[in-house]
Amino acid sequence: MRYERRPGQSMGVTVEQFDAAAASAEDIALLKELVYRERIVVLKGQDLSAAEFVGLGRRFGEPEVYYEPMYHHPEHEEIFVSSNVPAADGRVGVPRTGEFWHADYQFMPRPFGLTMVYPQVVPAKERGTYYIDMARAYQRLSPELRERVAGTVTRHSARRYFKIRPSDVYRPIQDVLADIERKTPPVEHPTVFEHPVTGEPILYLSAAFSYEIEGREDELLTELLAHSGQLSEDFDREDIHLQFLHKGDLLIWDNRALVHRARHADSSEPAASYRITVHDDHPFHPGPADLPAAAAR
Ligand code: 7UC
Ligand code: FE
Repeated sequence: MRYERRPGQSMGVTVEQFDAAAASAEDIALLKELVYRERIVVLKGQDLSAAEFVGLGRRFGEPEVYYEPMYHHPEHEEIFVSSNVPAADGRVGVPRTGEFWHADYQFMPRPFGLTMVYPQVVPAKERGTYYIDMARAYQRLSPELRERVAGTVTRHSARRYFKIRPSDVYRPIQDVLADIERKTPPVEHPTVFEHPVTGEPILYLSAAFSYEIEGREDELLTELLAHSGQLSEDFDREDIHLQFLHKGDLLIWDNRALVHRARHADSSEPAASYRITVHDDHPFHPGPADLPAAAAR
């Protein structure tokens, strides 16, 4: 196993000669360390079955099964399928997922530390994912903005990006909306928390899921999102990293520090990807009891 930051790679490291079947516990521990320090690890040249991908995921942590079954791989519920490729016996997975700035499961009480994505059908155009490092975004905040968010919690919900399911057709929209609130009620997370491994403060906000900073005016949330780059129409900026994807790449990223946004082709080019998400050995963030009070900052 060899790893390096490629020239021109603004974030993450590329790993060559990783053999999932032969990987030792030390190899996995090193990869995790790299994910926390570098945010993204790209394993090149992977050729894994769905079952082998699940097996690899289990070595990184405890898989979280996505709460909406329409995303599940038919044989492995741990795999979330993003796909616009129709299968012979009906649709598998959901097309055009994650095309908005978000952190996975931010709208859930217990988000997971690591996201692993293994593209299956890679389109020729528009392949890739955008990332913003929200620990760096925090570093860029003025002392005044840091002061205004200190000690706050932010509320998150999936409601604006919930995908209508085939079984929702002909249902009154208010019933669908009520279902969303019942199944995924709003959750609160600290607006800023310390990364449990690197100790860096992270500005834990996304344009898609975060909707309110408790006790603060809406302008503050908008200002912070804009400051981080998440409200920009221009993706060609220094604080946004575009990770290109090639067949055989398997990405592992830090779902605490990064927000991401899928980049889907507008064309009808086929695209399909498998995702496994895992809880690592650390709490996602220190619980509210451990949070520094507003006055302490
Ligand atoms: O269909 C999607 O884009 C899924 C999204 C609403 N949630 C992904 C996640 O893990 O939070
Ligand atoms: Fe995502």
